[in-house]
Amino acid sequence: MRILVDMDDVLADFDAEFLKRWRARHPEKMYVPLEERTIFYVKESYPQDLQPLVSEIYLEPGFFREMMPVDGGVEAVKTMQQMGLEIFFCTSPLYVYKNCVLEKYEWVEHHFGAEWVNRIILTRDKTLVKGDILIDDKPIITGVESTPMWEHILYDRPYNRDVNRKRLTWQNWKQVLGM
Ligand code: U2P
Ligand code: MG
Repeated sequence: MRILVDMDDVLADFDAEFLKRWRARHPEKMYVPLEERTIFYVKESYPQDLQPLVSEIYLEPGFFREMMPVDGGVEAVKTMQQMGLEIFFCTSPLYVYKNCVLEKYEWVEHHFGAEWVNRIILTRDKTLVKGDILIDDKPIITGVESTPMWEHILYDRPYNRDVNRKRLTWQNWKQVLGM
């Protein structure tokens, strides 16, 4: 069985890194707490006049490299591999790819080890990738293939709770996947 695992907000904590930087840089400005996020894109979660300041933060050097791992994610993926599952990271780079692409590779090397870099699939269209399961926090995943090969299982996040689909966290993945 091949499992595709998304990176941002599944293995690497994009939201926490953003909030940490936002609150340090703009202590006087409003912020949206994680539990109140109802929109997938962090930029769209903020009023229009603040949006350039939001993207400035996740486009800056170091943002993708310095994200903390999501609790339990690294262990869960390594356990899956030990159980004989075939694992690939399946992640989309930002359209403004300058720092993000290199730093996603560095993040995997740092948190998983150099050999795991071979398992990165970087694509703006995940529907083209073959796998049995895609674990991803994005509520709806679309692309040129209207019927992807994988089953999308949501990584549970506040902004995807309105979607009625199987969901898991790194605390309950074994029960959800029946392993
Ligand atoms: O937009 C491309 C990819 O960047 C990550 N992203 C971007 C903006 C945002 O607010 N949140 C976010 O997670 C996602 O990467 P992935 O989850 O595929 O690793 C998004 O697909
Ligand atoms: Mg994601």
